[in-house]
Amino acid sequence: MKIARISLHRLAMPLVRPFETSFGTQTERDVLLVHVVTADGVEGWGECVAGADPVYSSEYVSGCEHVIENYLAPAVLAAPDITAETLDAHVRFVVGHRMAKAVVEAAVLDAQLRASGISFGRYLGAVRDEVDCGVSVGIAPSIDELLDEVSGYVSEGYRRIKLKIKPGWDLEPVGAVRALLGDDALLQVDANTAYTLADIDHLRELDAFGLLLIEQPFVEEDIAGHAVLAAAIDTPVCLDESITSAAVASDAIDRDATSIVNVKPGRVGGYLESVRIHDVCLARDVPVWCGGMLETGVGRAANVALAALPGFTLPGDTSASRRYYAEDLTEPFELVDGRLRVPTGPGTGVTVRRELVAEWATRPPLLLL
Ligand code: OSB
Ligand code: MG
Repeated sequence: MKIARISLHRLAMPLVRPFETSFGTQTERDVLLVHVVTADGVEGWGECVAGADPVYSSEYVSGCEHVIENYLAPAVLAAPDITAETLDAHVRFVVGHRMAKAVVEAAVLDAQLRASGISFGRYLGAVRDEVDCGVSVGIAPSIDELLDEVSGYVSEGYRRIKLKIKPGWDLEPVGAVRALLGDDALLQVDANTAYTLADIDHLRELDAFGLLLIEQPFVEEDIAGHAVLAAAIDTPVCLDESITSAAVASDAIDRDATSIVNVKPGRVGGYLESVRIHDVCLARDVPVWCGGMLETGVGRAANVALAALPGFTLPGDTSASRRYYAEDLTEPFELVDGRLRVPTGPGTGVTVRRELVAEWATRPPLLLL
């Protein structure tokens, strides 16, 4: 397959409510879409997961755009023949920048699969036609508002609740939500690196709430610290930010730093590496689940397909479109009985609404030839 042109689209989408985490508050999403067109005229789309600012990871959306424009897109356009499987050989001269590489891979893969009439789910190895969904709940202004928000998600049918926590917003909100949900409900927390080893005794108090897991309590580089924590508390430790590849996942598992893994395709450089992480974890009986980065329908469609692989045994942050957006860039993903259907059409199986891409654009598309 020859990629004839690539265009970069940048748009702003308001969130239905502010999303607060230990690293900041977001009220809109700064979306970067990569659109590829093959020499045969087949189109593919990918969505970059990077945030507007480098506060979740070192990558951020303008940085990704710069790397794609100046390094990745020229390498892809220069290749006489390229597929998602051979892409890495063309872009591995760029160190890191996994979120930038992941969106290019997603667009190339989408075009490749559309050209051959294969869905993401079939290509990646999906074994289910629908996936159990959870929802990530931000830090709220008060416990009452948190309980209102959680109650709303429960009535929508979500099968698992994840609460964002930070020092000063942990035991009390988690206890209140556990009391609201009852003992059997799946409840987990995500600290986004807000704690240190000095907090171990405090984090042990979370054991009282029967949590499914605690996600990324310490900084991403601190695999050893997570191993110390995992040995000191009953709540299973799950790494997110730390897991940048299958090799890192394998190492973190070997060192008992993580017993569950959050897989985010953008963070690890793409869907192919995500499948390798899934395979490494499945071989060791480590459950995985699909994380999210407030994706529009473009990224969500591919994530839902990934979440249908056999090792994805826990509900992911694969929420419905309306969790974040009043109107989505594609046909909306809607929860039915706490699940989303895996798209079955070629590629991601969703159609990008070009009129909305144009309407919400924050600058004209950048065309690369
Ligand atoms: O840590 O999982 C995270 C959103 C942005 C950045 C990091 C994270 C998140 C979420 C929301 O928790 C996941 C989602 O619903 O898409
Ligand atoms: Mg997380």
